Amino acid sequence: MKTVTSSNGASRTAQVKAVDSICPYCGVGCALTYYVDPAQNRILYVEGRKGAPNDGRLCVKGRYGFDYATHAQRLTKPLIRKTESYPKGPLSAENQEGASGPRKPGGLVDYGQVLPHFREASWEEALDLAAGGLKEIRDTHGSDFLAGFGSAKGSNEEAYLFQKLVRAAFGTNNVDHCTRLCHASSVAALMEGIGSAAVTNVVRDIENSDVALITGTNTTENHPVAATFMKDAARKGTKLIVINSRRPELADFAEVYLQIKGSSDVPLYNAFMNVMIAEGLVDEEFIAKRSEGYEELKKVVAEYTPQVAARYCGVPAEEIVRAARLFGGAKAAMIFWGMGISQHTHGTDNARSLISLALISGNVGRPGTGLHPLRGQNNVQGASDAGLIPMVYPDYQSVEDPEIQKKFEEYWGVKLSPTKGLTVTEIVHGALEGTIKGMYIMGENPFISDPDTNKVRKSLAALDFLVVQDIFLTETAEFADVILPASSALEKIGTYTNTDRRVQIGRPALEMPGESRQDWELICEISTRMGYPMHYGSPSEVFDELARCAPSYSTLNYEHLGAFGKWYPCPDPVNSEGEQIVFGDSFPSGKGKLVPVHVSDPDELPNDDYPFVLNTGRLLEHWHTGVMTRRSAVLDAIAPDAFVEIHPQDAEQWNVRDGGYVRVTSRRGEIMLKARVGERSSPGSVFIPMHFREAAANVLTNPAVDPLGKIPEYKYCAVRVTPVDGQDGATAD
Ligand SMILES: Nc1nc2c(c(=O)[nH]1)N[C@H]1C(S)=C(S)[C@@H](COP(=O)(O)OP(=O)(O)OC[C@H]3O[C@@H](n4cnc5c(=O)[nH]c(N)nc54)[C@H](O)[C@@H]3O)O[C@H]1N2
Ligand SMILES: Nc1nc2c(c(=O)[nH]1)N[C@H]1C(S)=C(S)[C@@H](COP(=O)(O)OP(=O)(O)OC[C@H]3O[C@@H](n4cnc5c(=O)[nH]c(N)nc54)[C@H](O)[C@@H]3O)O[C@H]1N2
Ligand code: SF4
Ligand SMILES: [Mo]
Repeated sequence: MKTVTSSNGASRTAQVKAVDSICPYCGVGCALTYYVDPAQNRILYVEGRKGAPNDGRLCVKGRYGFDYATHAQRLTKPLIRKTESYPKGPLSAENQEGASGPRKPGGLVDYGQVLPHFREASWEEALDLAAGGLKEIRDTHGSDFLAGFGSAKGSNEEAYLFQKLVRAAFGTNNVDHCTRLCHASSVAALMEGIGSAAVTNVVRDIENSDVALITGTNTTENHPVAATFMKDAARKGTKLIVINSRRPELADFAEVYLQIKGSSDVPLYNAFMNVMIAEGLVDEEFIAKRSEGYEELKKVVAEYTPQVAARYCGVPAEEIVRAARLFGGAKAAMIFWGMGISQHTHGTDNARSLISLALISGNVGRPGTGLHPLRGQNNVQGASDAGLIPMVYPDYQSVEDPEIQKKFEEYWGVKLSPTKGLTVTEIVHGALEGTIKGMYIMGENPFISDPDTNKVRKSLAALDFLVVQDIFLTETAEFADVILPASSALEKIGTYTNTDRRVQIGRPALEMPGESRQDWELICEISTRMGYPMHYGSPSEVFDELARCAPSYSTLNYEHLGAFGKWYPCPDPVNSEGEQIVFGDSFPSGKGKLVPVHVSDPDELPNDDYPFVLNTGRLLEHWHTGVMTRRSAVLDAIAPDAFVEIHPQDAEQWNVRDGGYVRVTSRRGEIMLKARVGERSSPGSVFIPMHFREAAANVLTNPAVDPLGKIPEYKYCAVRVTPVDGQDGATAD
């Protein structure tokens, strides 16, 4: 028993239960302890766990972002669309204050009242309808008319079951998830380059680096605890080369900070290699033994002198030379990257040049070296490992390899499709074209997170049948025929694999609200009702099945994972923590492939009508489409509003006032929001966070994709910024 004080100041004596779990937000995967009042079914406070890789550290989301789980708007009963005639999806900007209520989630009072076109249903009715609707499309049109989006917020077990459902019960490989919008291009380049897409070295290995190149990542806001280890390393002597088009906080800790123009990474790293080759700062032995394609690479990078790159990047040639010498001169150098690299129509080329940089300098396979594409969602590494990808079964085994297909057919006892499936972006397009007619979306909110919202609206509305399984009535759920209320991370047991390849167990701290049910059980219900029975006793049983078909996980089980988890590969889970550094002797693909790349333009360039480059991304306090963090009292209070950040020079030129309202317009749509005048972005470039549905950045973004990764160009499109009359918001609300 313990005395606790509530937020309104009242104190009372309560039984406090401690539950060891994992933060549900980002890929750092911090281990934490929830202190729970079971009588009230509430979290009282949270502490980071010492002894885990995060060493007890947490960011504001881990520490205060838990109360979304007990928010009054949690879905508690299955819902069914009442009438076909009601327009699908949230109402558009023109009639925002209509039946859907105010646009801010906190303002939605009671979905039962504000969404009159849904009605509550029993589980039997909802599950029969959900499975029946999907089955009918499969049986009348064919398996490939169905598709599923799984979730990187869910556990490995849920991801495994979801892809199995799509492959075995739907009969198609049309299964994907937000990795497509995230590191798909990095994965394409890494698979081609070294035959594996997971990180080669863990974040904390930076303490062994002389130099770390940190590019296209806003680490302090998006991987905050990882950033604290980077700063610790910098304080102890690791020299940071920070590269970005919008100043990140880590620039304050950098030996060299290059604020490049958006989309100019390829010429920059080519120039790094140009200098390193010219000055003998390459590892000839490593190149000869462990790579191929060096001669061709040399020819291409010869064209990219620091002077040439300086013109593309908008930074002085001398600074490029200084950074290249620093990187090339390091005994051990590590490379971290994020969405500034991957979310471009040439994202794969960006990642290819970083891989070449690491390979020609021999910076893989040793302490303090390596390639670390910082993984975003708490379980995007695990969801990908578990097979939520249209081209591969669990553990990246190709669906188009007949031998592998046969193995999985025997394993799952069903005939499987021999053709790779469609990606997120292709599925959304397919819905518009009528080649996708039915979907099951679990734990994603594509209406707000996919590019070009007006297009996504048409796509989702065009579906014949949509099932959404979520914990809230999201904007995407407003298009659904059936909505299934599911479990939050705080209510379930399951494993999550973080950016470091560490597999950790998350444990239930709270009771489920109302009649909501566990995600994994719902997947089994749908599958069974579609004629492919799935029965498991527990998530740990599902994990064992995943481990049997995913070699990287083969040695692991719940017992070994214990309190703190393990890194995979983990040949000896009884006596070791697993491997922090991989590929010491060779790569899964044998030799590393050096793929030379030339500079290419983004898909859409600014012009007189649309003079600004729009960069979109994240804020520390909010998560993607805001569904969770805008329902967290502390986080919402710190960052309540959407804004567009604009440089003072531009603000003056375009008559924009700090705090005043502006319209931001692209070729695809327009939003209205407050201006924030600041110097983090360069003149000519503006930044909008993606979290605010009332001013959704993706109304503006360009859906053009990278040809290999199929990832959209979220980091670059052309927009116009115009002040709204009076700028006080009077005409804005
Ligand atoms: N608070 C918070 N944390 C998160 C998330 C969240 O929603 N909120 N989401 C998680 C997820 S899923 C992900 S994928 C990660 C993403 O984490 P980040 O990769 O840090 O994501 P972004 O905020 O998109 O930031 C991308 C960075 O790239 C820069 N950039 C833009 N264009 C270019 C360019 O052309 N070249 C270079 N070199 N840089 C450029 C941007 O200015 C920005 O600093 O964050 C994870 N963590
Ligand atoms: N403009 C722009 N757009 C972007 C990006 C960008 O940088 N700029 N980044 C892209 C990237 S990297 C990503 S990863 C995507 C993310 O895009 P999404 O994955 O669509 O975004 P989230 O808001 O994280 O959606 C997660 C959903 O899962 C639900 N959920 C949470 N936990 C659970 C659970 O345990 N079970 C179930 N069933 N549901 C759950 C939440 O309520 C929420 O609706 O956005 C992409 N979109
Ligand atoms: S750094 Fe990431 S995992 Fe750690 S507490 Fe913050 S959001 Fe959670
Ligand atoms: Mo992501």
